[in-house]
Amino acid sequence: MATSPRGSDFFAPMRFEAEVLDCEVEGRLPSALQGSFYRSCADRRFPALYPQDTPYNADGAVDLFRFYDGHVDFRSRYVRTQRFLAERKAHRALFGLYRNRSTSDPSVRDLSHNTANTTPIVHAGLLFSMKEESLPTRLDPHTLETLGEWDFDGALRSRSFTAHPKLDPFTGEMLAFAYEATGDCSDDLAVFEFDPQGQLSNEIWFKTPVVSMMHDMAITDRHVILPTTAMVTSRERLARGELHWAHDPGVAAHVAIVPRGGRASDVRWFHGRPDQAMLIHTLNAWSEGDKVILEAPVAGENFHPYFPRTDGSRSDPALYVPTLRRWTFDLAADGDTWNEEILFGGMKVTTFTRMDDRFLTRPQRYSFMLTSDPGLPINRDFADMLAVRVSNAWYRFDHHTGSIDKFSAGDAHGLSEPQFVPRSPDAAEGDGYLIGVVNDFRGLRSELVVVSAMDLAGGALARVKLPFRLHMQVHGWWVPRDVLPFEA
Ligand code: V55
Ligand code: FE
Repeated sequence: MATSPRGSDFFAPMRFEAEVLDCEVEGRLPSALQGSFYRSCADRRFPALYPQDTPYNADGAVDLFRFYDGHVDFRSRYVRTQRFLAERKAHRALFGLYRNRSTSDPSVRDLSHNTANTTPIVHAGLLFSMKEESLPTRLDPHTLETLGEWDFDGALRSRSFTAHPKLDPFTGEMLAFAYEATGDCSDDLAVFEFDPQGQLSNEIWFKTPVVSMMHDMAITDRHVILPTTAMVTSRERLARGELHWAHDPGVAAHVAIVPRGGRASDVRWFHGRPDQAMLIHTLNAWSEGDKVILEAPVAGENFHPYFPRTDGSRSDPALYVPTLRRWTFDLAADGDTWNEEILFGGMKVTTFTRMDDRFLTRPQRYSFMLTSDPGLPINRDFADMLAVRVSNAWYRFDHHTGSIDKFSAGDAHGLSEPQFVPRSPDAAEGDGYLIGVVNDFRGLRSELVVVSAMDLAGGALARVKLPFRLHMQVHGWWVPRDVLPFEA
């Protein structure tokens, strides 16, 4: 992944599981930080069976930073997937290319290929680490012990489940979906609604016009929004022993708008262009009368350099330049397309945008982005890492004024996705902290930084130091202590 020797050291598997009581803290931890910060990470324990495999296929590991009364405890565990257990016995990789079972060792082809490496989510008191090709994996939210794959007490009929379910902050419901829902390359989509107790309350099954990677979704108080992409697959690809996905620059974006509580006959498809067909993560969405508004970073080029183009050529990651866009769908109009506005065009490399999740489904004022900014201090020895998906900046974008507030953790420091934590349950939007893990490539150490969310330029208020480096985070998740109580 990284080209610098120091970077390669950093991306080597962690191999140990850790527990650190009372982490060393530089600065002062705000007393408002009371809760659990989970991270789902990708850590390839054994060299891949095939050199062209993607980091998305690395083993899942989950980390937990527990904040209480000015202290932090840390814990890290590999997820005991079927893959982990089988490869642990063999002391080598047995599972083949990303989402292509036919490339796995015959001894494991029938086992679950779940890596549980993408998003940690807590709903109805249960902690999951999610992977979009598989079912959620349940973990003990305190010990991180693996409890196994979870089919919601037998209610879930799909073979897969998104890694990006959405929690409605106003109702406590969880909304989710599955694509390739009945197996590899199937055109079946399913939208799932779960009540605040985690019981499946509605499911809507329908077909997609293009079988494609659908990594994220969005919700409003009335709708679920599902965008397709130009990352496509086919049975022929899989039979040829290739990676699951390839980018087809000719494939256009399609968006399904599904009424919450609705049925398959209520689903509306809207059709866009190829330069709208690389949407990895959403920011937010809301409904306004007959209009549904979605905001997300979008590009027309491949975000995933590990996946080739359908013609076999290599994708050029430099071409991937997303802009933050607003898409407006008019449910009352006759057309089947949408209106697009560009909100912000200065993003480099990343697609990670987050916000104050208490305002999800309502128009937000602030968004927080993980990005690469060559204008911030960067040591020449580490500059090449910016080109390989290492991000050195958090931005706060003010949607009212268009202004940007920036945070840099240091000149040899890579940032993970920022997590917003409100100062109090009823604080104003954005009044709180950004927390997240920083990798210090020079010192081969990781730390967690706490920054005032309304003053990123003011720098870190506190740095939680670990005596080792961590694995690469995919996504993180914050759960307040009153929502998930724990004993310190
Ligand atoms: C992504 C990440 C994945 C995956 C599919 O775009 C898409 C991000 C960490 O795994 O399997
Ligand atoms: Fe994601």
